[in-house]
Amino acid sequence: MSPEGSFLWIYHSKNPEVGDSSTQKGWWFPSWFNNRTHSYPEEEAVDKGDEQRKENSEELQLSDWFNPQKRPDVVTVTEWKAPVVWEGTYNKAILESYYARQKITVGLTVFAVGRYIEHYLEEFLISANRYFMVGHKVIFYIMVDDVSKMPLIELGPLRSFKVFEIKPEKRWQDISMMRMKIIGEHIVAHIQHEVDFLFCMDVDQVFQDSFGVETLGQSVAQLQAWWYKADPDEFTYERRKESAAYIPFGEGDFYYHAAIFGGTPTQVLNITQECFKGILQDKKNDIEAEWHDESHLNKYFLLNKPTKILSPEYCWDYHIGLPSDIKIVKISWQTKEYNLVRNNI
Ligand code: 5GW
Ligand code: MN
Repeated sequence: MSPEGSFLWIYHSKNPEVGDSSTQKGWWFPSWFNNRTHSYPEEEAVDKGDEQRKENSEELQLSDWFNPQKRPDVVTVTEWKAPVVWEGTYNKAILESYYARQKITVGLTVFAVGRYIEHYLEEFLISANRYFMVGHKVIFYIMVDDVSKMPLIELGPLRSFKVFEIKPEKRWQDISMMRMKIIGEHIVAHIQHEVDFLFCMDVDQVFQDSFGVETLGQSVAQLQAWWYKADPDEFTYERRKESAAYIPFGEGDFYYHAAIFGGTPTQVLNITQECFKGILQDKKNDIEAEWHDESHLNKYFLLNKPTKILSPEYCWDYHIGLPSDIKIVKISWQTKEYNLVRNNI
């Protein structure tokens, strides 16, 4: 199955580049839906590019907000001097006042295809509405294969969402991997003009506590909860040389979780494009990386070090228990009910 399948834009926008299939498809949309996607009239007028941010006031220095010594129990700085953000290491007040002055908009992409819509999407969105970048402008980019199943959620102030209909892939491996392609296309078509920072997340998780501006950065990677204490040679990196995601033993920094990654639109575009290139190359060579898009993401971040890393507090699996270094769980994994949700293998 080719991951290059076409997808249908369901997009309430004046942006001519992405077409306006919404006019033909609009009949099943409740009228409030239209209003929701346009909560902010100025949003269309302002191009939220990287350039605009640079012109704004002085950059925040790492030492202004980050104190790695506050968490001596864990790794808080990488070899390449990037912060690993753990609870207690960041000064929320300083960050908040800086980003409030910057008037940022943060995007969040999430995919729900097949039974993942009814199983996970509503809880994900309700919790994201409550905990994701509170006090800042947020746009949720929701990709579903059946818009009629979209849960009706009332969003708080400063939040809006845009829903897109995508073509479902037949193989589940492709559902996960094609996200890389689709996210990239959306960044190019519109997201780059709409947000300053973008996160991409799995839907099978729930926000439990504030996921705030301390997570923002040029390129942001998430530590995988099961592997943060392990030795790199134990990581489930792709170990076959034939795959584009290959990482030899003796190499590797961390095992990153594909359920959360982010950065500026430019950086996220590069992440998704490079990962998708690797996925296509593997398809050509008739090989599929062991952990699919996650294997390619790990290869990407090995070659292009993330500028910020999030501790497993940001994406915790309670099945591990609750060790003392996990101070506040920001997002928790949903139970993996594969028998219920994975009907399309
Ligand atoms: C279905 C079967 C196997 C693997 C993935 C899917 C699947 C994934 C799907 O049927 N529908 C769907 O929307 N997804 C999207 O891909 C969800 O956003 C999901 O969170 C993401 C990654 O798939 P996961 O969460 O099942 O993968 P793991 O690595 O978290 O187990
Ligand atoms: Mn998941």
